[in-house]
Amino acid sequence: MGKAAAGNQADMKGGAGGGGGGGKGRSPTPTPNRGNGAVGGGASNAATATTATGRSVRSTLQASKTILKTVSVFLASGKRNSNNQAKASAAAREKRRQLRQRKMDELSGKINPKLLENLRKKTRFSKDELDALCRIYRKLVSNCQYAAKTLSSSSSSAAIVKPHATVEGIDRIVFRELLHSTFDIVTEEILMERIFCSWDKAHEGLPLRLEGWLIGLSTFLRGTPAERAAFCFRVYDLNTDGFITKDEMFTLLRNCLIKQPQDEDPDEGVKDLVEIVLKKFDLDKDGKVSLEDFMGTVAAEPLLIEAFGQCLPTDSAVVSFFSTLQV
Ligand SMILES: [Ca+2]
Ligand SMILES: [Ca+2]
Repeated sequence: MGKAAAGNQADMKGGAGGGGGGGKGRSPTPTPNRGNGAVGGGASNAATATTATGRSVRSTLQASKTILKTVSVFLASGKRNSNNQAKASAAAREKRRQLRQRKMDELSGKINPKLLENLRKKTRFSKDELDALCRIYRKLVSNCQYAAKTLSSSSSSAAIVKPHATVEGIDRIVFRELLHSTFDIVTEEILMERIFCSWDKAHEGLPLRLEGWLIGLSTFLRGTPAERAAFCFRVYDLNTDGFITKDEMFTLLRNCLIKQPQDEDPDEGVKDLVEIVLKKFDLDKDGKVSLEDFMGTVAAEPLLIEAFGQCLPTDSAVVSFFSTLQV
């Protein structure tokens, strides 16, 4: 019975397998299977998706927690930073206030007693002389302001002109005018520029501020021979590299000689002059003039101090300048 049943089943299987409807029989089978598979797959995918969603929700929560943590850490550090910033900005405000005060004092020509004492030590002027020189500074600065205003109202490029760039001190134009008219210095543009730049030994910056103006004037009018020589050296060292080279000498001496139209090489004479002057100044024979060379030479022969062009006031100009101070 069992066998027969088995046989029948086998027959039926065989029949089903061998029958023409085999294709039919097989065909519907895989389809639902595929369907099932698909559904099953879908379900499992869905399950995976759900799990993934759960995970992603969890991870999102995690991430938000982390973000919150980060934010609170950030806020805490921000608070610390803002405390620091508050301190820093208070210091900056105080510094700005001091600068403003200093600027106002400068512009009004007023010197506070501490600065006056400081300047008296740094310069060779008396208190009264310093007062008088501050008054001149104030006048020159107001000239600069006036010039700046005139320039900005008459010039079409007014927007480019920064008025405050010219009002904070003595600018080139006023300085040049002063050297010409007050100190009898008639010199080339290149030297004038170098005198302006070398004036302020402390390098406070340009335009010239009150302190730079006074210290520069002190060297200019009352400087020791060594101070004056060092000033001239700074002027002649055109590129401020610490040496006066042959090229710089050539530039400085170029216009000393009157050129003869019949000269084949008009620079020949200047080159010869450069060689002669170099021989005189170059004490250590390295082909250029250092500060030591210059100071040594000028100490031995004081008249050579302005060998490369006039950059100091004449004695009579100094005398008449002090007489106009009326102190
Ligand atoms: Ca140089
Ligand atoms: Ca040398």
